[in-house]
Amino acid sequence: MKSLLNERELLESGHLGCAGCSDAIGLRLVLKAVGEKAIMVVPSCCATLLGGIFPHSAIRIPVLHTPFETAAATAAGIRAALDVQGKEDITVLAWAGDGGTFDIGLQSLSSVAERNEDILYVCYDNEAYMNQGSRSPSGCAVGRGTISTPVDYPQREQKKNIMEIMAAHAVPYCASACIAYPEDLTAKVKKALSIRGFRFLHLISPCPPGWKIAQDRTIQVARLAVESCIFPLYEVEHGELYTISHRPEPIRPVKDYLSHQRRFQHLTERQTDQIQRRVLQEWEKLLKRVECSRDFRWAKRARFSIAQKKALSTPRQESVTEDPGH
Ligand SMILES: Cc1ncc(C[n+]2csc(CCOP(=O)(O)OP(=O)(O)O)c2C)c(N)n1
Ligand SMILES: [Mg+2]
Repeated sequence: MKSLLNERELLESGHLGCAGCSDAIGLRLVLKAVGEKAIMVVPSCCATLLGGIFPHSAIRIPVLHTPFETAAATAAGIRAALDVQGKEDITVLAWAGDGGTFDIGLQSLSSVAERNEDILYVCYDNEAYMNQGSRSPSGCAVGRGTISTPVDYPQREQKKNIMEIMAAHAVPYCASACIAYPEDLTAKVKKALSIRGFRFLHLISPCPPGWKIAQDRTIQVARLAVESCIFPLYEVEHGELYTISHRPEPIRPVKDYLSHQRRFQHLTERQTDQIQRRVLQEWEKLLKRVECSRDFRWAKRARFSIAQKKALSTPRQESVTEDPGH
């Protein structure tokens, strides 16, 4: 991993993240993979505070703070300005929370994705408006308690599937990643950097105060999210090609993941079972998508070889070849 990554720390010590903050760990890893030739855009979220108070900054690349709903649009604007100046080698990185992505920034994110703007957008997902004391957004995990969904009325709605929303825009690259798998995470950033167009990374980000976990359990809880399939690691290319990056063997029960977090402490056994069923259903759905995209790859190859054969064949042979359109 070392050779792939920038030696220099681009997120310095002394940042203002909480102890054990996975936003800081994730940003440190992503910046190591992105390197110094980058400009970062941050909407209102915990990452706004992470860098420190002006004129100090722990983030060693230029950072532009934008209103909550405009991270993607601002990043696309910076990209356009850089292109006009011929500075194509500078990466534009939008770094936004789940509230700024799933909810309030979704409109600008969708249009930027639809236009296939050449930016890397990372959503670090701590499943709440943490910067505002853990209010419940649409990225909130079902069953959890927040200050707006107290334990007597825990979150009822299923979490929005942001990966599917972004994949539906048929953008070149979408991937989910996790700080507990740093090689996978940085390889995905490198892969994203090798692609032009809109790239989206969804990063699961356990938050010690918000998830009510011990400060030294961030990585462990992040790993359990992946191992229980509550947060599967996968890639989607052009909205069609699905690849799973890590298949948990065996799949850990969601109970193992939930029981570490006091935000879920009120759940009954029945509710935990419901969550377990749902997680496995979603995992099955993802496996089906991978299967379908294998068929899709095969169909693409088959179409190509039929077209090749057609080009080489005599008119008589051509009349017996399969329909290349299907
Ligand atoms: C238009 C607007 N509405 C509300 C706010 C208040 N606000 C600031 S940060 C924040 C929460 C951000 O949540 P998220 O994007 O998940 O990032 P996190 O705080 O969890 O890091 C909110 C609601 C704001 N700054 N601007
Ligand atoms: Mg959040």
